[in-house]
Amino acid sequence: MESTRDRLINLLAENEDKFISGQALSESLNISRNAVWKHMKDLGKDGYEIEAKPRKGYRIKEYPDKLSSNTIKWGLESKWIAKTVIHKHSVESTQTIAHRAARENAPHGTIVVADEQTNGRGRMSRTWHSSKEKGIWLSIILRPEMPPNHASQLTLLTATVLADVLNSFEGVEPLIKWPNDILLNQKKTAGILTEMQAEQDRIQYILIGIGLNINHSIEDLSEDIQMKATSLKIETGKEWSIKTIIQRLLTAFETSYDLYMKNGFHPIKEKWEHFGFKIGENIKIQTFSDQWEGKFLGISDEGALLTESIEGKPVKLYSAEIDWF
Ligand code: BTX
Repeated sequence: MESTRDRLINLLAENEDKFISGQALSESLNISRNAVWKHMKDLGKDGYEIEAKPRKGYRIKEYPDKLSSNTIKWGLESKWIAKTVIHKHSVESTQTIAHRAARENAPHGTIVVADEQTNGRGRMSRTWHSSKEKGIWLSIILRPEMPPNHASQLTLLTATVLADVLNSFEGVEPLIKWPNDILLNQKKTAGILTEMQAEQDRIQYILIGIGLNINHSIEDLSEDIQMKATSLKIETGKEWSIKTIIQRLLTAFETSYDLYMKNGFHPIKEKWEHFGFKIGENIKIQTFSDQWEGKFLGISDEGALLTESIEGKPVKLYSAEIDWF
């Protein structure tokens, strides 16, 4: 159920360029004019700039930069992504909330976003540090009609979306380290965690978890990662609007996902390789049975790592430990 406040914001948003009278708002929302006025005061406290004119009414002049379901949706032109936005101030992990929402039938494209995570997760139960209001901690719920073994392609797709968006900022040159680390100046600035619920050959849902460090200074990064992690602010020397980057990411994700569903993985593979870290260079590969040095050739049409085998022939690897030197 939408709260009165959300309905009020929606009414104001629908009338973006016009004023809407206190009387009309009070009738639509079924609350007193005094209550309307109180809500307006609260919105002002939350950073909404409300213009109030006698005899004309109210309109929103400016949305706050703070994250909320409304501010994320405001100005976001999308077909299916983020029609439902679950925003929380503090959660253990947006993945946990997203799993719950997905089990409760949240639609394709629902996003869960938090200001901070107290127990953010990386792959293989690693920790993902997610400090308050410093970055994007976001999960996307997807319900794709495709075989479960293609899920890893969505991780690679997400990496290309992140790289593309970062690359559109002046002076920012991201690289993707296989399979899914986004590097700026060889340091990790984003990670992707894909989790799936499937039965036999049918995907129930996929969660794409995205963590992107944005406004951290070096001291904001936890000590154990200070040498190997970075943020957009550290690299560019300025603060960024988290809300705006979320919106950019979401629209870019939607476009890329729709293209992938239509045209398959090939264009994603090409884009991935465009940003691929150390393609064409030698890397040290360790599988459970062997260890060798070979050239990193790129990724295969299914998204596997393509390297040279011990004998120097191309080989696809689906899981391996890589020493990048
Ligand atoms: P990963 O396993 O590739 O990376 C985890 C490793 O990265 C950690 O072991 C640590 O060395 C390093 N690390 C931890 N935090 C950071 C950070 N903030 N910046 C750079 N390096 C770090 C990557 O896993 C997947 C991360 C997904 C995070 C998102 S956030 C929204 C969603 N919810 C959630 O709990 N996880 C995902």
